[in-house]
Amino acid sequence: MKCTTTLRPGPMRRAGCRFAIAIAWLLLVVSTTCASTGEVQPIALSAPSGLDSASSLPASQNHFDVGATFYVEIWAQTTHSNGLSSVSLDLTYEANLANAMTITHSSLFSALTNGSIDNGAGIINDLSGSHLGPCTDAVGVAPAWARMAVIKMTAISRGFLVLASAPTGSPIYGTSICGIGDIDPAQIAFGEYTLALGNVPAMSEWGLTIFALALTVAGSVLLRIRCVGTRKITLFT
Ligand SMILES: [Ca+2]
Repeated sequence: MKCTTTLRPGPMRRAGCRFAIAIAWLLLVVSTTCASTGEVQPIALSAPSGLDSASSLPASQNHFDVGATFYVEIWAQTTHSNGLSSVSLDLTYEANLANAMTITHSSLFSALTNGSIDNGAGIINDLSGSHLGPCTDAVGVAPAWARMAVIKMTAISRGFLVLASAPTGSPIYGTSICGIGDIDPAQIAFGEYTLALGNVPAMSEWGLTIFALALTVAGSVLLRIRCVGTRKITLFT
């Protein structure tokens, strides 16, 4: 009998789909809620900041003279209330514009330190430092920031220097939440900062320079016309 085989597959299938959607939604909410996010940001200063922690990111300077020494500071934060236990990154820069001299790790991230300067390739590779706890220290919990290291650099040529942070690509050196573990690098915002070395006009200054040149040329032409006109007037009087 055909009617005995009808176990209402339509409603059952719909109920199954609803259940699957509910589970997927729940997993999405849980994974979103549990995901830890972090941020790493280099800044540049003529002298190192006085403290290893700050309620907001210190303002960076945007210009240094050629030959000047400046300090690149690596700051980090996380949205997790446990705070950071490790911060790791690669920092790249244009090797023809600046050289890195030394790395000094902060007192907050003074354990398991690492980092190698390669001025030929323009990279500080696997720069890393750890804070071994306790987690109640809550190091670098947003909106606060924590300084991981200070890199002393020298400007060697004029131009725009891009200081770019990136994941280390190393299975050893990661960025971690205290008591939790490594953060997926995809969940970390790796920042960069561009500064001018030497007498390099900012983009807006280029416009002013061109405008000033145009005024000079126009003024010369007007002056020449006036002089010629004056000479003609003199001849006819
Ligand atoms: Ca690396």
